[in-house]
Amino acid sequence: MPNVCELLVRLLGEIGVQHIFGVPGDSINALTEAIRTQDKVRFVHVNHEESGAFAAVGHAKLTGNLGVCAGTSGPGAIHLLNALYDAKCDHAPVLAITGQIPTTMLGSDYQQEVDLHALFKDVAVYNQVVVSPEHFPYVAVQAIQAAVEKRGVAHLNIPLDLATQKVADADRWHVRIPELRVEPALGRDIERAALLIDEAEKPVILAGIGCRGAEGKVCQLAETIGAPIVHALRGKELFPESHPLSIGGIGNLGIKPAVHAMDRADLLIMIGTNFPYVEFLPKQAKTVQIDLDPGALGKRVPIDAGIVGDAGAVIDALLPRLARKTNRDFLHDAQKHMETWRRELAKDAEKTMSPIHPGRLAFEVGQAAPGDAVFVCDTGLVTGWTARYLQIKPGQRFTVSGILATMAYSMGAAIGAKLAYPHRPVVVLTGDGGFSMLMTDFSTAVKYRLPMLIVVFNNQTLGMIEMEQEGKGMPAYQTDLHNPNFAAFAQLCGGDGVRIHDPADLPAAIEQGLKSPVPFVLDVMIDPAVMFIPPKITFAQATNVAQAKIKEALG
Ligand SMILES: Cc1ncc(C[n+]2csc(CCOP(=O)(O)OP(=O)(O)O)c2C)c(N)n1
Repeated sequence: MPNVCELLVRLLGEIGVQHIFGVPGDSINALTEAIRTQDKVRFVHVNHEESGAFAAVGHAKLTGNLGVCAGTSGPGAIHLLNALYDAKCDHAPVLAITGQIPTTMLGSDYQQEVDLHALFKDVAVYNQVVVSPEHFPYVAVQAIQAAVEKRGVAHLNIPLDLATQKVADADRWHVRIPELRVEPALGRDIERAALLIDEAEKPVILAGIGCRGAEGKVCQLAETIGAPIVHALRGKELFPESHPLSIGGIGNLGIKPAVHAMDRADLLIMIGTNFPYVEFLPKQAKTVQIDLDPGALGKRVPIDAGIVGDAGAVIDALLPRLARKTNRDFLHDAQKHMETWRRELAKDAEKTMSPIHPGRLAFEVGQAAPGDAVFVCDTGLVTGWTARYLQIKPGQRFTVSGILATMAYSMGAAIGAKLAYPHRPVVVLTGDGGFSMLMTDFSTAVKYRLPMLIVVFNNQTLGMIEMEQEGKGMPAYQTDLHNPNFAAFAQLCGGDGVRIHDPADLPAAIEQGLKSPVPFVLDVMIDPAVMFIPPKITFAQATNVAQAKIKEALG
């Protein structure tokens, strides 16, 4: 008869979970023991629980399958939280297993006693303390199913004394993950959407990660109605800038062709996106929105037609109702702007300054990466350089902390990515600040023999914060970073690395990193003076920056 933790591990193994990420000890010893004594699921011991949770989240975002992490009662569980919020915000299915002090001691200010049920309440779609071995199978099955079906965080809190208790009739219990495809409700709004599209002269599609699996259909829709495709950041992997209908990303990290089209559109078609920066969405346009989540409809802008359903299924229903538009002027104009942008980008990618132009770095990493590369991006100006200059090739993958925009995502997520796709090259693009936060888990990648290339955009500052402060007229304050040599650090950990300043060294260094049999840090000194100019900038912002620079110069 299995105990609580043994049953949990069996249920997870049966649905294909291969890794549980965390730090062993204290109240989760029974869990690691249950993992040790079977061979389907493996415990991946990270140095910091937050990295472990990011590994689970990265795995979940990339594969769509359940990611699992664990932390002990009190501090270990608390460390999981930031990454779990990333899962919540980006709708990634993750199970967090936490330990708890013995039930006999609850409420006595016992060591490591934290009310984890209260703490995880906001982050979790399912949140349960196990109260008996009889109770356990019911909540375990529900937790796993809730995480997958509701695409969020489920939390199971298992008190120490219950973790090893035997579960009667355990063989009865299995998890069944239903296939998720929400058929669209073909009511009034589909006809209304078709009418609005038919009437529009300047339609633009804003596509997000919710279009995964329906990329071809979105392109078919765009082609039929002569609409350029703008992507939200996480949609970059689905609609790479190289695609003839793609006109790039939107928002502060976006590019001018996308903003130009948005500003002139008379119809916005939002598909599978939770893009938050409403100031970039057109006020003058009517809006059609398609989303799996009914709660997403009208969340960002007032909508004129809203359809709940799987993006591909909705487009299937829409296409027969639409005629091919003969007037393609709006699309051609957008494509012309995109061509100009591509030429500007190519010029930046040839800049020979040393330290290196950050755009050139992102561009060259993209050029050199093999067709099956998985890119993992951190948060900061580095996200902007990557969003603009990394030219994703069809088939490559891209993951980032989207809505939460948390720093330190990349190290853990890269571990999750490499374990999910052992035969694909994993390439991290991170700032020096973001890498510093959880670089301790570089040694985890070394320990588990997970070769990956980590490109550190080293400007020795929190670049994005400098930009924010200066944009408000404030001189940069407390943004500088006192960095070690990250390449030397990588070598000390048993990995490898090089530091470079000269763009001429880039191709050989990237190649060395991609071929390295051990995790590799490419520590690239980039020019901190290269400004990241958002695609929409006001005169006031520009003069604020000038004032801040003068204040900085005058000390
Ligand atoms: C965990 C966390 N703390 C703080 C922030 C606020 N923040 C956003 S970007 C940034 C600076 C990032 O610096 P770095 O990693 O060096 O990248 P750069 O901007 O220089 O490219 C900070 C502090 C955040 N997003 N996440």
